[in-house]
Amino acid sequence: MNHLEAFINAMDADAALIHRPENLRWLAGYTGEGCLFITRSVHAVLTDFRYYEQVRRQSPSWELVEISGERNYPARIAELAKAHGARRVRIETDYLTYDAFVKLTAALKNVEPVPMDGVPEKLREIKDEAELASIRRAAAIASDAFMNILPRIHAGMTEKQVQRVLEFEMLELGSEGVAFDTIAAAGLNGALPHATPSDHVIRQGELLTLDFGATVDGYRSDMTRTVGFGKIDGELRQVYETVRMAQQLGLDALAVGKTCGDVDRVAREYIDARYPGTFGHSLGHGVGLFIHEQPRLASGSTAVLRCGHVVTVEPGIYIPGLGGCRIEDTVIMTAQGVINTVSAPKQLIEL
Ligand SMILES: [Mn+2]
Repeated sequence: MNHLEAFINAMDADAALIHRPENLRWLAGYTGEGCLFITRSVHAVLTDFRYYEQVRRQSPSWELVEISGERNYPARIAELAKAHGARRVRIETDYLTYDAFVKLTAALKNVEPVPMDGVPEKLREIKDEAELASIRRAAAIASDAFMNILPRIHAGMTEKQVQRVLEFEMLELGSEGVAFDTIAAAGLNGALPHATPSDHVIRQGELLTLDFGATVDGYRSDMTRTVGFGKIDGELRQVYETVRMAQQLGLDALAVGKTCGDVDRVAREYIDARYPGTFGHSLGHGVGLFIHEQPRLASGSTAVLRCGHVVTVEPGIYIPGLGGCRIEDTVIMTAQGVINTVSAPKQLIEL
């Protein structure tokens, strides 16, 4: 069953409007602007002149509904709903702006708008073979880029300089772009889980956390490695080894049929016993067309891991005034165990 058929089966409405770019791509293979109108019998891409040819190329089996002037989106969508007798219409109310929603519903007479309620997102959790291949390719690019730049990064560079070297290398290796804003946090900045790369000059004795990913066919990868500059010992070494062990325990705990909360707890208890209160985010998240998808490996989550889930395992320790460390892999859940998409080593690298 392809993505569109699966969506129609789960839609539970007369029609659906899709506005989120990642869902346009997932359902129609279309990467331009516009929206989708879907019923059991009709599937159409609505867009303007700039994208007509792109729709024909990317979505040849989809009807093209042209938008121009008076024939704007609300008017065209109302025409389609009327023509196809759509009464209950799913709308991505968690994506549209309030203004767009008001204009749309004003034009849609005799139509009951129903929130999308995560229907495509739920289906997208489970990746098919083609999606897994794209994610694995993206992960290989990111991992190779990391290994390639190690001989080129050194104390004396700024976080921003390291970020540029890393991102350039991923593009050189075939990434379509970065998967998300790269994090490069050295020294005391390592205590900020989502630090923005700065002009901080990396010094000997500091740890540098790099959290980054590549993109292939729109699919993301996600990995984090923390490296040291010069000899790292004492508290920072202790922090590093604690995170590394917690990450391994998290990976080992993953299994189809287990709950996400159970996996989170294994890594969390290990860190909490040694550095209480320093691991404040969840253990991991799903990855796909979005960098953050379901399921989340979060404390108390009763979501069950299934074959085809792609999740990160990324414990960290963050100590203001000292620094921090995070180590992250992205893995594919299979009946035979997990496939780790990231090959870069995890023993502490001292540059
Ligand atoms: Mn992540």
